[in-house]
Amino acid sequence: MVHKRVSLTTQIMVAMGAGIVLGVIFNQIQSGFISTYITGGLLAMIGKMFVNALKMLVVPLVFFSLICGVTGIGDIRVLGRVGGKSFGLYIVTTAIAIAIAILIAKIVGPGQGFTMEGIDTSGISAKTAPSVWDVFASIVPTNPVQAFASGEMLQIIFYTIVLGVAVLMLGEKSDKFVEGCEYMNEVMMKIVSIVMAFAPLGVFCLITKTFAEQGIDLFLPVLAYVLTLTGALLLHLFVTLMVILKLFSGLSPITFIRKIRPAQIFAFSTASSNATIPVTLRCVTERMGARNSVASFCIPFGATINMDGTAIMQGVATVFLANVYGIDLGLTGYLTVIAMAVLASIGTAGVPGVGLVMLTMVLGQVGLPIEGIALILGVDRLMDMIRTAVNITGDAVVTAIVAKTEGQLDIATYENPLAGTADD
Ligand code: DAS
Repeated sequence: MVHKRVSLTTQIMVAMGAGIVLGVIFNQIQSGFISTYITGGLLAMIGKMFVNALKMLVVPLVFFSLICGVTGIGDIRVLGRVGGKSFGLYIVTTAIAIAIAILIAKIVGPGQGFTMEGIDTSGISAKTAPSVWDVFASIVPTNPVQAFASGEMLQIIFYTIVLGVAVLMLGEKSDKFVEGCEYMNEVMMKIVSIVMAFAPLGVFCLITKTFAEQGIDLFLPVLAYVLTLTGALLLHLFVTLMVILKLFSGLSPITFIRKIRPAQIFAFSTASSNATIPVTLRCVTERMGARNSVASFCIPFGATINMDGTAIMQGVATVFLANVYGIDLGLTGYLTVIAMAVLASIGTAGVPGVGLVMLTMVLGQVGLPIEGIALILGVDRLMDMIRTAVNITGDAVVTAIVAKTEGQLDIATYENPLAGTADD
C-alpha cells in the first residue's frame, strides 16, 4: 500500500491548529516554567529562527527575480504598463477596502458605551504622518548598498528596475549577466523550498507562543471591535477581492483561494508581508502560472505599498475610537481617514505591527486621541496575523490580474490542481 505523503500545506494547517489549542492551554495554565523556558524560550527561539530564515531570503530573492523580471519583459513600455496597472489596482483596492470597512463599522457601531477609565495609555506615542512628497522622493536611494543592507524594499525595487533597464539597453552584452541572474533566481527559489520544509515546525512554534501570550481573555472586552474587524477582513478576502479578480481577469476565484492558501498561512503565522514574499512569489508563479517577469515586480511592490487588511483595520479602529470618545467625524473626516490610510500604506513596509504605527498617523490627522489605541493593543497581534493574510492575498490578486491582462499567465498551470505542488 503506497502511503500518499501528507502535503506540506496540510502539515502546516495541522501545525497551526495544534499550536492554537496548545497555546490556549498554556495560557490557561499560567505556569512560570512554561512561559520562561517553553513558550518564551524554546518555541520563541525556533519561531524566530524560522521567520529570520524567511527574511534572509527576501532581499537577494527580490533582486535576482526582479532583474530576471525586467529583462524578461524586455520592453520598457510593457514595464511601464505593468507598473502603472499594478500601482493603480493597489491604490484602488486599498481605498475600496477601507471605504467598505468604515461603512460596516458605522452600521455595527463597535465602541459605543465604552469608557477609557482605568486604561493604561502610557507608551502610546503619536507618529507624524509622512508628506506625500517625502514618501515618493524617498523611493530613490542615496546609497543602494545601504538600501539593500537595511531592506528598504521600495528603494531596492527602484534601484533594481533602473539596473534592469540599463542591462536591457546593453542588449546582447548582457546575456551572460542575465543568464547568471536566472541561475541565481533558481538557487534562491530552491532555498525557499528548503526553508518551507521547516514550515510546520516554525508555524507551530509561532502560533503556540502567540496564543500562550495572548490567550482569549483579552478579546472579551473589545469583542465588538474584533468581530467587526474580522468580518470586514473576511468580506474583503472572500468577496471584494474575488469579485475584482473575476471582473478584471476572468480567472476562477475558487481555484485562486486554493492556490494562495500556503502564502496566507505563512502570512498569518509570521504577521509579515515582507517575510512572506518568497512564498507568495512561489504560489503565483509555480502554482498559478504567472510569469516571473510580472510576479517579480508586483509581489515585492505589493508587499510594500499594498495593505488592504491594514487599511480595513484603520477604518474599523477609527470608527470604534470615535464611538468610544463620542466624536462624530463626519464625511470629511472619514474621507481624510481613507486618504491617510492609502498614503500611509505606501510609505510603510510589510512587517509585524506596522498597522498600529500607521493608525497613530491616521488618528492624529483626524484629531482622535491616540491614547484610545491602548484599548485594542492587546488583541492587535492576532488581528495583525489575519490582516497580513489579507494583505498578501490582495498582492496576489493584482499580480494575477496584471499577468493575465498582459498575457503573462499560463492558464493551463492555473487550472492544473497539481501545479507547483512537487515540493509539497
Ligand atoms: N503586519 C503587516 C504586514 O506585514 C500588516 C499590519 O501591521 O497591519 O503586512
